Amino acid sequence: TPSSAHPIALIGAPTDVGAGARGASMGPEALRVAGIAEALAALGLVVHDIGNLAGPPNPWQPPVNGFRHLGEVIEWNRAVHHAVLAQLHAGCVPVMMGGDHCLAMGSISAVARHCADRGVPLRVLWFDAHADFNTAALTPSGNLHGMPVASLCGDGPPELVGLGGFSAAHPALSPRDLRQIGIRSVDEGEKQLVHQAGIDVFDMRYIDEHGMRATMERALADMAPGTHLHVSLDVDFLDPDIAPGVATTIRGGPTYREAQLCMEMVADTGRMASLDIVEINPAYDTHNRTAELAVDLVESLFGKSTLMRRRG
Ligand code: HAR
Ligand code: MN
Ligand code: MN
Ligand code: MN
Repeated sequence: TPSSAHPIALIGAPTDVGAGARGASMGPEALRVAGIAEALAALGLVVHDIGNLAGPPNPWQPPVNGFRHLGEVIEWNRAVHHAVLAQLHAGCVPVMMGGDHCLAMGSISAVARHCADRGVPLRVLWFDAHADFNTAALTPSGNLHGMPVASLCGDGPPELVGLGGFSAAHPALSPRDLRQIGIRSVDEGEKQLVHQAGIDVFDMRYIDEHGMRATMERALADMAPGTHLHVSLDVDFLDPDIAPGVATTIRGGPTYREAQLCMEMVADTGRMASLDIVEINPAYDTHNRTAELAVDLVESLFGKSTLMRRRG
């Protein structure tokens, strides 16, 4: 399903219940102020902004049994799951505007449900500085935005692993269908788990040694015909020099052009059918720069290019 043929549904998920700092809840509005809908419409795409989902406020409590705000995270992810699934059923390309990255449990479980019910192969590209593969036992913070990949792969609280009717035995996501790009901050215990799970991680060292083009060629290689490509874009993937509006900046990330090349190569596949844009935190930003950068990248993801290009 090439994305250009389908309407785009913008879904706001204004919460920071999974994060260790307040402010990512302002992400959806920052993206709207940066003109996300108008930019996509200018590419000739049909855009429906369905508005913001509702959920519980951030109670700002310490972790309990290794999880911070677990009840609130479950509620928000149920709302995201249902909204994303409804848009997929309607034939739209859901763009989930977070919000912190815990919300990927709701969106990707919905995409996985949609694909599993139709026998459609799935590939998830996880652009992030972090592996987000922590568990209650390993997490240094209790923040659930550090755990969505583990939970989607079946290691997490049953209410989150079970979104969309999945389970630890039959999880939403297989590590085989996942590629992580830009990783440069992984906790000690987490390293072991990422390794055990056998996730294909293109960390910053890989990108330094091979270049972004070869990295993306590998991350996009061997997609079965008809694959649904989901992109989960944590803006802390980007170098903090260009994307300061994030609570968990890690230096040494991709430059503006490296990031644009990633997005352009995703667009060239014609297969992106759903997207998360998460972790924009306007409280850390200046002049909405980071949301504006994210809109530039989203334009490229949906096919904006400098010139008419020949394929191949
Ligand atoms: N690894 C750390 C933790 O689990 C920090 C995780 C930060 N995650 C995000 N999303 N910002 O990638 O607490
Ligand atoms: Mn518009
Ligand atoms: Mn993340
Ligand atoms: Mn991150």
